[in-house]
Amino acid sequence: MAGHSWISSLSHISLLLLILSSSSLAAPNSPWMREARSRLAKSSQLSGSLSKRFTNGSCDTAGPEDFKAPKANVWSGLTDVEAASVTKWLFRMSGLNLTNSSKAGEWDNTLLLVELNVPNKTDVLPYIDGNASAPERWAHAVLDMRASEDPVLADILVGPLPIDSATTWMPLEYPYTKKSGGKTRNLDADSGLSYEFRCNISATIADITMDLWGGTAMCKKNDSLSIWGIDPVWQYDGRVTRWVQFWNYPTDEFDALTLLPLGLYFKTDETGRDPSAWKLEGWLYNDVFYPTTAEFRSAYFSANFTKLPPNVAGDWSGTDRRGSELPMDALPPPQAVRAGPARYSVDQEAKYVEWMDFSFYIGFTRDRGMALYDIRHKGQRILYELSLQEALAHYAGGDPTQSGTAYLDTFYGFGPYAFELVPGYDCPAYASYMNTSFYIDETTHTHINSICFFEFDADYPMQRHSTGTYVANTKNVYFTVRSVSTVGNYDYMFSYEFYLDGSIKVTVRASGYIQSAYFAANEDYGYQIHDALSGSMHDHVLNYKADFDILGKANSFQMTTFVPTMETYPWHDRPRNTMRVNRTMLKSESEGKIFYTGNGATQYRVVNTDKPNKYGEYRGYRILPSDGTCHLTVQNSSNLEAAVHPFTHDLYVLRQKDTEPRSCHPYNGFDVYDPMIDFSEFFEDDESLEQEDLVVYFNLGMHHLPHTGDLPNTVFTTAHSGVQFMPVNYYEGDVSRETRQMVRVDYGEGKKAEVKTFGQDEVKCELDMSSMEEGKDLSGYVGDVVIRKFPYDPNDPYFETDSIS
Ligand SMILES: *[C@@H]1O[C@H](CO)[C@@H](O)[C@H](O)[C@H]1NC(C)=O
Ligand SMILES: *[C@@H]1O[C@H](CO)[C@@H](O)[C@H](O)[C@H]1NC(C)=O
Ligand SMILES: *[C@@H]1O[C@H](CO)[C@@H](O)[C@H](O)[C@H]1NC(C)=O
Ligand SMILES: *[C@@H]1O[C@H](CO)[C@@H](O)[C@H](O)[C@H]1NC(C)=O
Ligand SMILES: *[C@@H]1O[C@H](CO)[C@@H](O)[C@H](O)[C@H]1NC(C)=O
Ligand SMILES: *[C@@H]1O[C@H](CO)[C@@H](O)[C@H](O)[C@H]1NC(C)=O
Ligand SMILES: *[C@@H]1O[C@H](CO)[C@@H](O)[C@H](O)[C@H]1NC(C)=O
Ligand SMILES: *[C@@H]1O[C@H](CO)[C@@H](O)[C@H](O)[C@H]1NC(C)=O
Ligand SMILES: *[C@@H]1O[C@H](CO)[C@@H](O)[C@H](O)[C@H]1NC(C)=O
Ligand SMILES: *[C@@H]1O[C@H](CO)[C@@H](O)[C@H](O)[C@H]1NC(C)=O
Ligand SMILES: *[C@@H]1O[C@H](CO)[C@@H](O)[C@H](O)[C@H]1NC(C)=O
Ligand SMILES: [Cu+2]
Repeated sequence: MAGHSWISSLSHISLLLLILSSSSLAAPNSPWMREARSRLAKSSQLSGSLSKRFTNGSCDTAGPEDFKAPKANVWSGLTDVEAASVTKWLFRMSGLNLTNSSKAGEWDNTLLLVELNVPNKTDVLPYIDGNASAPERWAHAVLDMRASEDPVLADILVGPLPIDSATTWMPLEYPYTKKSGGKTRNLDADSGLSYEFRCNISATIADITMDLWGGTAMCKKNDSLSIWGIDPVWQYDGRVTRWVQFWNYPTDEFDALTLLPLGLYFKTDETGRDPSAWKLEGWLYNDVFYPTTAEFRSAYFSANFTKLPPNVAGDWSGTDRRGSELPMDALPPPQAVRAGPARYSVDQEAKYVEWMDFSFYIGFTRDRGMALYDIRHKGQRILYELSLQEALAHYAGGDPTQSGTAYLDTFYGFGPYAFELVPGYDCPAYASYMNTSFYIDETTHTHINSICFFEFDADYPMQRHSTGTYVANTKNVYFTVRSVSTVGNYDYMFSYEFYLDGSIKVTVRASGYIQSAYFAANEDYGYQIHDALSGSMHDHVLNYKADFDILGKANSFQMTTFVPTMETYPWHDRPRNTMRVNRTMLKSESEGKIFYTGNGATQYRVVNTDKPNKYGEYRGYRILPSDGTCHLTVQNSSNLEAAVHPFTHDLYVLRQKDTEPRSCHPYNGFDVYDPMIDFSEFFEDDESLEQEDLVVYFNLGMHHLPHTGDLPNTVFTTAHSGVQFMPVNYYEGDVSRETRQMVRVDYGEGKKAEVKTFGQDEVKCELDMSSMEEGKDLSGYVGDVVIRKFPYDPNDPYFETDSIS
């Protein structure tokens, strides 16, 4: 079809667009503007010269102007120089006995992480809200101490920065409930040997794997099978038990490994660091367990053994276009364009963003990826912090691999897997981008264009009303900040959206390859979705932290519930069945674990009871699960044990503490009975929740029962979850009335319609579509190719590129 020539011919013409722009730049004199705007850097207002750029001629689509954040970003991470100097300094500490990771073996100590230790809120507030100087900077480092019979991962602090003669290091313990000097055991210290051990076992049945699937897994170049299994490993009775499964490698270029399970499993005991003491504990095939290789072999070669088919890659597992052509799909689809200058401001260095009356800073860590801090609306803080804490994918199944899988993805890290975004696909072609940096192997790596920002005009208005004489209608223009992390088989798209009515939406979407099950004995845990394949059921539960500060730190948590009642009224002689609204306040942390009520009857609000509005109602922000949310189905998970607590409810309300900055630790899976952070311990002191600094943890997620439509990939259209935070009795009216992007049309019979545009001017400009096509040229895409910056040479900061996968 002629689809391609259509697009290229379009790119050579210019479209004449009608642009609605502001003619007058006076700030609207709004009655709703109760709070000082002083915290917004004024440079984000349209400057006079900018408005003059709207003249007839070609449209000015300039990106955000240069602009300076009001304060330094104390959350944004270490500079390259800081990370390099901390790394060098730690290597000089002979007591740590660190080995360069390029040379390290299984019995060497290495430096796994160097990043900013996120400063205490107690130390940050006097800086961002007052005249105090910025808090001391400390680095958080993770040491992989493997030169020992008992390998540990150790969290330490290094500082204060910059490095000088006063610099020290100390164990980092205060954020963790486990008081172990910041140390947790490392059950992965011998992962290389463990793989070799599995290959040795697999080699003992190479004749069987050849017979069943025409392949072998022997840690050789010709391996056509992959052998891996449960995560976290079982930790019963102090033993380390793994279940390992055979998988087919894809035979094409697609990443469909997790769609190709083969129905054979084996169990090992890999306790301790001496591989000669490790044991094979049995085989499982077609739901029959064989305690020894000899028993499995003799059954296999008996006459009545049933051989089951393999899963093999094919067209069905690749994501390229296939199937019949869709009607008219050869024509180009509608395109989103920005036909004027960016209406937001970004300080790239400080990672600070302003859009309309919103402002926020961006932080970025290895474990959790992007986080937002000091989110303000009209200069008044709404949230001190809004960030992902952990993403759980808890599977179940008739086989030990699926039954034994409960990924805690911060172990892998959201930061290092936040790859370059694809313009025109992940974000509109006209979006703006930010780079992100993270530490791996003594170097700071950068993923370019891995956070995007853009305004979008929703496909529905913010407001409308019609009568027989007029229609009033307001555009719903919102602002999105987004990143995508591909952790193994899954792609998580994280979006934070800001709306003109003062509301904020948090959304996660999932795509990528499902982890599927072999179909034998899995009927109760999934649909059969291909010849020998079951779509393994699992819960995604993504735990987020929302540290609200509503008109100050002292806040309370209110629930208002629609309850059915029978009421008697003085104006009626018999009782009436009706409903009323019941208001309750959470008193203390023992009430702070919340399941959303059935029928959505309860509204949850963070309020400030010391600052009622003029009617005596508490001003606050509501937490509205608006896009499907979930908590974990499994009760007392045998996989997660004491690491499960952040995932069991919908909402948690706690008192903010510097010693409880996060709900999860990336190594919680290494000691599930005694994890680094046992979230349930945060509730044990049962502190008051009335007019205290409150923190809400909330779960997004999906109960995912994959079906044939998840092949080849799960689709974002249906795999999503979200909450909205919305002002309730917070302003004196709907603040979206302030936007100029509205219209009122007065009309009537025999009357020419009169159009009020509220200061919008119609200015004509020509949008050059060839520049749009340039924006979509992906030939420069580098994806997960990262830029290494250490050893740091200021004259050559990007001396090498490398891929992390
Ligand atoms: C733009 O051109 C139109 C005619 O095409 C004219 O009516 C209008 O006044 C011009 N606007 C400006 C700002 O020059
Ligand atoms: C690690 O080894 C590499 C390659 O030999 C070298 O370039 C780098 O400087 C070393 N890093 C440290 C921290 O010693
Ligand atoms: C330092 O680590 C090496 C292995 O990298 C080990 O052989 C040596 O014993 C360690 N030294 C000390 C003092 O722990
Ligand atoms: C900050 O300093 C300014 C000027 O010195 C002063 O007017 C203001 O009161 C101070 N604010 C606080 C919170 O200390
Ligand atoms: C695997 O087998 C080889 C050859 O028998 C042996 O040398 C090696 O130690 C084994 N590895 C493990 C981890 O058991
Ligand atoms: C791979 O090579 C080994 C010998 O190095 C052999 O034993 C095995 O059968 C080969 N596997 C396949 C799938 O050909
Ligand atoms: C296969 O036959 C053996 C003996 O020949 C018997 O013990 C076993 O139960 C049979 N297995 C099945 C699955 O029928
Ligand atoms: C992102 O990194 C690239 C490559 O180093 C650099 O050219 C670009 O200026 C950076 N972008 C920003 C916004 O800093
Ligand atoms: C109504 O609120 C009160 C506390 O104010 C509480 O005791 C009662 O259980 C609530 N009733 C319902 C039906 O929720
Ligand atoms: C889970 O554990 C709690 C506390 O130990 C217990 O009360 C509850 O009955 C358990 N639930 C299940 C389903 O095992
Ligand atoms: C942060 O707060 C904790 C708990 O109060 C404290 O132990 C720690 O020293 C503080 N960190 C800094 C850098 O002041
Ligand atoms: Cu899923």
